[in-house]
Amino acid sequence: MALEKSWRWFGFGDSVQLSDLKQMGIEGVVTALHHIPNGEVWPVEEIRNVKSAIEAHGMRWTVVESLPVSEGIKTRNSDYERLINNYKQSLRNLGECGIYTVCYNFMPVLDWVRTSLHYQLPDGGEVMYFDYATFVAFDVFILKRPYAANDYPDEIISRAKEVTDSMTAEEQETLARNIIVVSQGFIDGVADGSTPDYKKAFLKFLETYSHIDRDKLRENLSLFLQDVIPVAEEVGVNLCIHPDDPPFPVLGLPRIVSSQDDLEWICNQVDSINNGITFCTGSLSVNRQNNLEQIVEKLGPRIHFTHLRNNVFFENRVFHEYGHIEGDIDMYPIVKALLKEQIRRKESGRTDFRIPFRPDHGVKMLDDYNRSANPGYPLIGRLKGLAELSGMQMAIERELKAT
Ligand code: DNO
Repeated sequence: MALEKSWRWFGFGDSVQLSDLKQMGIEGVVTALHHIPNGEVWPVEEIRNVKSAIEAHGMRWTVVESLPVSEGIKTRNSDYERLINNYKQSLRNLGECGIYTVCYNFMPVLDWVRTSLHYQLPDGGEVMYFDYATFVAFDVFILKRPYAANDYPDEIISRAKEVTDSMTAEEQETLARNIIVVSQGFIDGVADGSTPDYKKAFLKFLETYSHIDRDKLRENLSLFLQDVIPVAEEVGVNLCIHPDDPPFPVLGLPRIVSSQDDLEWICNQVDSINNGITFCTGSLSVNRQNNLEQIVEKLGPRIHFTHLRNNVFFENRVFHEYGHIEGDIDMYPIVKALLKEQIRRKESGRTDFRIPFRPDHGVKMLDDYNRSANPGYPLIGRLKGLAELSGMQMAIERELKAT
């Protein structure tokens, strides 16, 4: 059986309707209660409301992406008790409503980072780009994070200086806004972009991590898991952590979900099937040491959700996104490994053997230019990816049956 065809839907305000998704062959909807402020409990009523709208269209709410982990949980500040109790209550409420897969991440301050949200491909399509020197330009010369220059080799700093000098003041502002506000806004970003001094406020926020290094953040993640996994077990919810995107430290902040070792370490903190991972090819592949097929083989039973997306890689830490089965990641062995994992699960008697996948991000193309969408989430580009990945699965399944 193919992976469960899923789609990220941003709720009732999304320009793609639930009826459209049904027509596209979607089985599982991936969504969140985006209107509930970070750190508050997700009420049963509100969950039911979204769930029944999805079910009325003949689909199911298959994954919550994401139940955000508040910064106060990541830093274990004085509000920890309240925040963790709210998190647990949300998990209980989701379990009570029959929603059993919950994605989250543990990236400090910023979720994903790109330096261009509108990179033009030669054929007129548009994708998102990450250029390391441009990111360093933002960090050192535009944001002016204190002592940021100490974090980078001289060679990168001088390239970053050239990048900064080549930009107009307006371009610098757009870069800062994209990183701090635009790409975070639809997923509970910490910065309020409406104030002119949002960069200053952001810098202040970074300071809340001044005493938190890699070991400390790991400890905090471990404690978080020890707190929430027993509740997840009790209510039958599978939690699945999303990897860092991109998978290396940014802005002097530690990132601890970047490699196979990190994922194994996380799975070992609480040895429970409910303590799982979101397997995101786009994020993990940027760490060129990661062997994605091997990750599926090693951690398969803990993969509760998968994001399939491709990249084109240039020199170290420079990449752009691309069509789902094109690009530098060979999707065939990865998809095959996921399908084999499903077979293994089924044979071992697991009822949740189907892994939901969604075509993650996509090339903006054709009618996408006339439709509003969150950065990275064009309809047509993702639909193309869904179709390609579905065809690939059909062929692999035939192949697996024949052997
Ligand atoms: C961006 C997404 C991330 C992801 C979260 C999961 O497009 O991949 O925002 O949803 O990191 O918690």
